[in-house]
Amino acid sequence: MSLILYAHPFSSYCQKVLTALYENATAFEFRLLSPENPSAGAEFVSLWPIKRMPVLRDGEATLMEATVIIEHLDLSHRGAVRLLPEDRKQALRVRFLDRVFDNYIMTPMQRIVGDHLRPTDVRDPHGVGEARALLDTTYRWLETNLDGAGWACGDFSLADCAAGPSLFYADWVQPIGADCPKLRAYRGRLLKRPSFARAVEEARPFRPLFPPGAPDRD
Ligand SMILES: N[C@@H](CCC(=O)N[C@@H](CS)C(=O)NCC(=O)O)C(=O)O
Repeated sequence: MSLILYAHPFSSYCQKVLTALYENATAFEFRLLSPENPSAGAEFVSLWPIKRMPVLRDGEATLMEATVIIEHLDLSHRGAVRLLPEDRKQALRVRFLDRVFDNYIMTPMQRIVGDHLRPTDVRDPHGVGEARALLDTTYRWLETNLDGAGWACGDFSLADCAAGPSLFYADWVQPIGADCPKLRAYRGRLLKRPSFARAVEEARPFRPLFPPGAPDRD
């Protein structure tokens, strides 16, 4: 098997790539990054000293950054589900929405979660407040700019791979309000999509590790 994914099931960016792999039933070997598996951790660090998961090995090639990994899968391991439209103008919109989910949902969500991992004397309530405000602003932007009933941008795509885990965890730390019914419904559709649902199920045993405490839902 030529594809090896260094990842952890509970990681949001790893779920983004797992969703893409499951969409097309792409075969790969999962190398779990955890303290119980130090050899995988050593390989991972030698491949990517910046130490951000996931990392994909494809033969001799190493791919980092979830979006780039998904673009690589769409180029080199194409399946029935195209993760980027062939049309470059349509692809631009998909890439833009992928950036929105990464930069303005995933990043502030991670900032809130990460604050719980800090020693109490160096917590950053101001930064967490800014992150919450950014999430609320982005929720409202998505509410008016996403398609009402389908996926982020036409057919299921890279943008939906980014949306699934980012909205999943963001809603845990900063619930999507009743003023964003379309966005709440979209999150619900993502949770029912078999590829993302599988990633969520595989991560379920790790919920007790969620630093702010996982809610009893989803
Ligand atoms: N920009 C990276 C972000 C990846 C990332 O933040 N991964 C997290 C897990 S969700 C990580 O590796 N965290 C480990 C750490 O912060 O040390 C991507 O798109 O893949």
